[in-house]
Amino acid sequence: MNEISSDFFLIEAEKIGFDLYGITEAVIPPDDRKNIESWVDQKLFGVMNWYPDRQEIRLDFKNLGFTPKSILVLGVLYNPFNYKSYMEKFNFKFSKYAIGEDYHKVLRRMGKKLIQIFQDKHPQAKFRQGVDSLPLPEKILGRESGLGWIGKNTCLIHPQKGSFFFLSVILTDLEIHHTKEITPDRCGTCNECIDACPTGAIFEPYKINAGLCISHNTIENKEPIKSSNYHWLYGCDICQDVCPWNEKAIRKEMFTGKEEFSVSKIFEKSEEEILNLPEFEFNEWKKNTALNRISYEKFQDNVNNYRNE
Ligand code: B12
Ligand code: SF4
Ligand code: SF4
Repeated sequence: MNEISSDFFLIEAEKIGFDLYGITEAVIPPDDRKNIESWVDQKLFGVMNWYPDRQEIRLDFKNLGFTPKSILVLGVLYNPFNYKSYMEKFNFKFSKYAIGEDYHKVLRRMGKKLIQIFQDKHPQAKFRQGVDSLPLPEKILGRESGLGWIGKNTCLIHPQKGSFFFLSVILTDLEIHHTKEITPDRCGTCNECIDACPTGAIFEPYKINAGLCISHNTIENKEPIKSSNYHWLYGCDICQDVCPWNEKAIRKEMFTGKEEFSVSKIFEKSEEEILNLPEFEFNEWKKNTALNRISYEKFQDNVNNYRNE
């Protein structure tokens, strides 16, 4: 198979509008394999029973229709500059990643453009994109491609851009030369995220019990939640909001440049109007947003949980 240089890939990724981009080989390092296996063995995946399936893809890149050699890891910032001014009028909380257009769609569109450029140059090569859609450990691949370190809050953090970014991966059987530059862990003695997490989901540095996480409880768990969601209607940003690397990124105005991730017009409504949204309006809203993971019933459960707090 062709061996090509990484420069072309990375320049094109930047032109398309990715904020972060890197390349790594299609291999999961042994320590990470062990951590993933241990996470599964300890059943830390909450109600996400789909997680342990297809470990052969996650750990060994098998059954993909081809054997990938290189992986492009791409990131897009999603925190809009006006999130705070829009959202501070509400008592409920709504995570930044879901207030705009569905990131799966946005990153897929961008990735398609990139694949097309490479496909034209390398017609024999194979490509496959994942945005959450493939069972691949995107943060680990992001760290391996030099995009940042996995913090104690278990998010991938870039030293200048913080952690409010989405990830997508493009697998290819092209062998792309790249220089490995790993960003060292910069959490140091900080424990802000662990101290701030209200549910104890980050039960040890770098380890999350997904079943305790508010993000899991407001989105993944389809049952009504009996414990508090601490005012969160959808997702949770606490362990990222308190992170000094995000505070620094925000001071440096590392906001999203994507119109797609700007605050949805729905947030121009009053708190009560949002909490009482009729089903058809909710469905209209969720159609093009990351909110489409939940039903109207689940949204109402989250509203009830909030009202009872
Ligand atoms: C499952 C999942 C969740 C679960 C579990 C979260 C988690 N931290 O893994 C839940 C539902 C809780 C969740 C929540 C959120 N998610 Co999510 N999620 C995923 C998903 C689909 C898989 C991640 C995964 O494999 N986790 C399993 C653990 C084992 O893998 P890992 O964290 O990489 O593990 C490393 C370390 O954390 C450590 N470790 C962790 N647990 C343990 C346990 C043991 C015993 C050991 C030894 C080690 C260990 O070891 C590993 C490295 O060696 C990815 C998409 C993807 N395909 O990768 C998105 C993804 C991680 N999520 C994302 C986002 C945006 C979120 C939220 C911010 C959304 C929100 N606002 O509510 C929150 C953040 C909560 C948090 N603190 O992580 C982004 C993160 C981007 C970034 N910059 O990091 C991703 C990459 C989606 C995307 N395509 O952009 N998510
Ligand atoms: S997202 Fe919220 S509940 Fe989940 S680990 Fe972070 S602070 Fe804890
Ligand atoms: S809050 Fe502190 S410990 Fe947590 S991820 Fe950020 S730097 Fe690391």
